Amino acid sequence: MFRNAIVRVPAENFADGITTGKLGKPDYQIAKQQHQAYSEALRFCGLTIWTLPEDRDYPDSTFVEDTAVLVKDHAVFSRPGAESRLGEVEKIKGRILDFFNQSFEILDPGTLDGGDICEADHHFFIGVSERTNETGAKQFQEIVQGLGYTADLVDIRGNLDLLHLKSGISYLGNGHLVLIDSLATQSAFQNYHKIRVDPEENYAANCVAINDYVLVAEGFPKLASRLEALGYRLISLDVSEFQKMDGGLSCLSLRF
Ligand code: CIR
Repeated sequence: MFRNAIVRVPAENFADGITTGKLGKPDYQIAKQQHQAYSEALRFCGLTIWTLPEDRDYPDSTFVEDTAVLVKDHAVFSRPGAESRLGEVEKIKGRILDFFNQSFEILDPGTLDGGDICEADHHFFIGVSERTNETGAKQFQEIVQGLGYTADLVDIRGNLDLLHLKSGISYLGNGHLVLIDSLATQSAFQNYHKIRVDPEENYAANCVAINDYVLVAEGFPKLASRLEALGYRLISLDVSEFQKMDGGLSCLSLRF
């Protein structure tokens, strides 16, 4: 059960963040509306929302998921792999420490983005990506193993179109894993019930299970009907402006 979420309002210079996308420049006013609708959806799922103000120093700071991973009553502060995002961690730390009094840190030369960490019950999949290096991934693995979890490293560096592991997989509970075709053969996922995503819907692989609902990106009907057929209750949200900046649904909040 999740009870809380931390979000950060997109900053006015949000469009100056990092992107590999070719979908054009995001519209700031629309991004703000979409962010508000996202917060309302989290509230509808039963969460209390803690909203941080916009931070112009960090155009990507609305993607709060990358700054920390929250595990039981511990916070693991990340060390973002993009230089321009490194300072985001200090800016959010105080708010997180209001809720978590025990914390760990990923240390130099390790790098790790929260978007590369996928929790599946008592197990963690840790993506090794362009942002999360092996040192950071192994540091995280040791931390969570020390807390009683198991953890596998999943190398996604060959999947050039994937920014983070969670751009390509989502765990919904009950052994159900949503995933894109190019990750389906990874041995780490062999014992899971796989819910496949058609290649033209790859963006939709980043969905978020929250309490009785699953948040999905709007406009991806095939995955939506597969999930509905399995009995999931969906809340579909338009996140087009965040997609333009390579972000998805999960990266817009820290849930705990
Ligand atoms: C970045 O490139 O870091 C941001 N523009 C997008 C981060 C998205 N985060 C995520 O998927 N966890």
